[in-house]
Amino acid sequence: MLRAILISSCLFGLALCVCQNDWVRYENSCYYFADLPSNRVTWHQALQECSWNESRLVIIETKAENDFIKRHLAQLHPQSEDQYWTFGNDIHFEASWNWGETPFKITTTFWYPGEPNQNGGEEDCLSFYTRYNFAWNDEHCDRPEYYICETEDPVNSIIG
Ligand SMILES: [Ca+2]
Ligand SMILES: [Ca+2]
Ligand SMILES: [Ca+2]
Repeated sequence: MLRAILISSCLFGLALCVCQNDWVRYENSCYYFADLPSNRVTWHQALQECSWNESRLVIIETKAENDFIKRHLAQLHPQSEDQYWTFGNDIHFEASWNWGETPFKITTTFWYPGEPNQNGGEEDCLSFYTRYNFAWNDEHCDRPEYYICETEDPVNSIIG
C-alpha cells in the first residue's frame, strides 16, 4: 500500500518521487553507490546484492546518465585502483557486450582508450575505473570491487 502511494505520487511530478535512504535520484532512477570496504564483492555477488534491494546493477543508457555517475563517483573520493561494477558483461559471447542477461546490447559506450582489452585473458564484466577518471574498463568478474545499483520508476506499469 505504501509502495503504491509512493509510486503514484511520481505521476504528479518528479519532485514528489522518493528514493530510499542512502539512494540518490537522477532523472527517473534511484541509485545506490556501494562503496564501503564490506561492499567489495565479485560481479555475481553484486548482482545478488542489488536484487536483494529490489534493484539491479546500473545500466547506462545515455551520456548524461554516464556523466551523472562519474560526477557522483568523483565525490566519493575513491582510491585510484577502485572500480565499480555495472550490469554490463560479455560473459556469454566474448566481445558481445550486453546489459545483464538481457538482449539489451550495449550500443552507446564510454570505454577508456584501449579498453576492453581482455587483460590477462578473461575480462568479462564492465566497471567504472577510478584510474581512468571513471571511463569504462573490462575487468575479471571474480575480482572484489564496489558496485552501483539502479532502480527505475515503474511508470509504465502503473496504469491499469
Ligand atoms: Ca539507467
Ligand atoms: Ca571479455
Ligand atoms: Ca580491461
